[in-house]
Amino acid sequence: MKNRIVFPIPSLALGVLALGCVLTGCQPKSPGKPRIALVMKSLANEFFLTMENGARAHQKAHAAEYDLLANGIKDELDVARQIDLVEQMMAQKVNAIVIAPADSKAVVSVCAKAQEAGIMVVNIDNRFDAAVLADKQARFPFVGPDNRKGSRLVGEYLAKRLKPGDPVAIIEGAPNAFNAVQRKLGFEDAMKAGGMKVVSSQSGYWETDKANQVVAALITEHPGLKAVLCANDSMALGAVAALRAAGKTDQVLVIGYDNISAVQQLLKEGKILATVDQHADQLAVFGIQYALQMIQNKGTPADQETPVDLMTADAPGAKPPPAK
Ligand code: ALL
Repeated sequence: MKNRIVFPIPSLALGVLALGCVLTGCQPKSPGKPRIALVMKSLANEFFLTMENGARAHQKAHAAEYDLLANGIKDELDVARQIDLVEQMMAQKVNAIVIAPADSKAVVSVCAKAQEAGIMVVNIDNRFDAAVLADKQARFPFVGPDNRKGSRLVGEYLAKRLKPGDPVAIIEGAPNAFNAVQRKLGFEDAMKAGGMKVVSSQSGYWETDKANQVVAALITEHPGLKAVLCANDSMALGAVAALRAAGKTDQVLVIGYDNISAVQQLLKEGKILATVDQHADQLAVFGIQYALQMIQNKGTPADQETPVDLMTADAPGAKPPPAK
């Protein structure tokens, strides 16, 4: 290792410099186009592939403005790997990180570290936890939907097809994701308003297989179950498979969230009643546009709410759902 001459820098001066970076968003000076890293969750989930494709198409159309590094993890719950990805992007000295955190709490620290190093951080899709942000004195703009509103929307549509007192179950996303918690609350709002009875609420950790196991057990335990409310479409697919195996697809309604292509087919077949489109293809694009603004030193933009739309089996050409 070479000998290095180390100049003593008063810690106060360092602190002022670091604070200046946080407040003004100073950047590591790199010649040429800015490099923006998109850090997603599981690329095994079609939702994130759609997000990646949308981001790539945007970069292609704006190739003169920035370069894109798109990354994701393999497993919905591999939070450590996502933290590693952020570290790698820091090591590559990207100008901005646009991130959909797999865990609203555990990923805050590394993003705060990136911000202290002068990298712009934009939070998309799943909001960071407000208390952890306050604790780390970090602030990142958030671009994404109101998840409670989205799940209430699809829950209310379901409630119109149920009777007060009907037993229903919620399959939640990962408990450490803020959007999973919000979707559960939105489902509960809708079921409460309709007078339905939530007999069970368990996590399927966003995964098809896990939801499949949970729903298989649930329908044995609650033979009169009338509906399964899933916090994403991957889990709705698992729920439908469990109902099919038990010969119950015509007795139990299923709703999801994301509007992935496999679910669009099941909507048409009447096997899934409804889902929510949160425009995955545009979510990262909005985040990238924010990052570009911040890089050009136009300040930190305010949070932006993105749309959620109800997608139902009543779409043109679709078969009506079976009467319950
Ligand atoms: C969330 C997304 C999707 C997705 C889930 C799984 O953040 O909003 O609904 O299915 O992640 O990781």
